[in-house]
Amino acid sequence: PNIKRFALIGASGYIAPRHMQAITETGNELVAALDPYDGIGIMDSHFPQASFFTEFERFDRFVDKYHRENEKRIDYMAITTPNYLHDAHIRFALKSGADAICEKPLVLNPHNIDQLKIIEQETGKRVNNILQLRLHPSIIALKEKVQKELIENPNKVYDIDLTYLTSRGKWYFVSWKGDEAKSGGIASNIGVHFYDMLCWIFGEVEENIVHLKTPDANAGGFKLKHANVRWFLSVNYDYIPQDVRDAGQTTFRSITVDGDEIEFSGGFKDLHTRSYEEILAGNGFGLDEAYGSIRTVAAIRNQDAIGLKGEYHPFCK
Ligand code: NAD
Ligand code: HP7
Repeated sequence: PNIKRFALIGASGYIAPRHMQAITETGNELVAALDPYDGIGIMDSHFPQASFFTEFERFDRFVDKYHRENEKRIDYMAITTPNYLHDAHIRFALKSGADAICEKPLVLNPHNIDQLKIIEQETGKRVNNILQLRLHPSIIALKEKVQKELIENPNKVYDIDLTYLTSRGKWYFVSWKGDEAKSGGIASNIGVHFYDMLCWIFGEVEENIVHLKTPDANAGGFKLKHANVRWFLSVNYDYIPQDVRDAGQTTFRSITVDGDEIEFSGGFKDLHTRSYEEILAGNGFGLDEAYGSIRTVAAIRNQDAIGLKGEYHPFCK
């Protein structure tokens, strides 16, 4: 069988096991992993034989040697490092002769994508971005419904409220995720999923206004080609609706389209494996597909909130 060989950069973190699982479930092999933090015992559940490095230089040496000594090569490098390091790690993957599979947000600024494009061309290797909401069954069903309706009524503009609440403890703001220079802020680190999803379904962003911007809550309004959107995003548990709390949930993801609500808090467990299946079949989301949401999050980061004026999301206080 045509087993693909993987390396994983950022292997000791929260999301890395989902990548290990995806490599296992797609029948492939992890040959090497890198993380400066050596709390990596999880490897025994997946790939006890994989080489593990805490120093980049030794990892680099391994990758280079592997390539020269074996008939085989490392086909893919998966990247699950802090957001601001993605572009450097993607460059390393491509220059090492591997395709990259990188977590979201692919990079922090659109101009980083332009540079990666050049390296894709120079190396002939490809960048794949994990955008798993595009593989979520409820979101796919919504896209299909909207596509059908737009065929009948090509000028239709939907009214949308998007609420995205993922509660995080105090640790979040002590870690790199709370540092805007490293994560891009909560719109870049978490909001990126739904900005990508909204543009994918409802078209290009034509207007992008921010009503509220604090470290733990952001809200704004979009005019998309086919939708007027009021969005609200927070990592603060205080915003979780009472009925959701009563159900013991700490996350709440919901989109209301012309009054009809779709709740998509669940259904995320298998989406990394689904993402890998598509990437391995040559259907990954590349640099061009990342562009819209990266431009959007960079614009949100770089503008001031206007306050509670105009059409703002009802959760704004
Ligand atoms: P994390 O902090 O738990 O893990 C990051 C890991 O990278 C850590 O183990 C850290 O030691 C390691 N690291 C730091 N600098 C490194 C370097 N120079 N070289 C190699 N490793 C390095 O964070 P996380 O939650 O696992 O997030 C990792 C990435 O995955 C981020 O880009 C994040 O946005 C993304 N993510 C995506 C999803 C999703 O739903 N798709 C979920 C969580 C995280
Ligand atoms: N959790 C942790 O224990 N540690 C973490 O680092 C993260 C979560 P969900 P995911 O916070 O950086 C989302 O809210 O879907 C706990 C974003 N993805 O469902 O896994 C948490 O307390 C992702 O892009 O989190 O990740 C819950 O108990 C973003 O990088 C549980 O894990 C990430 O938050 C599940 O928590 C982040 C999506 O929204 C699809």
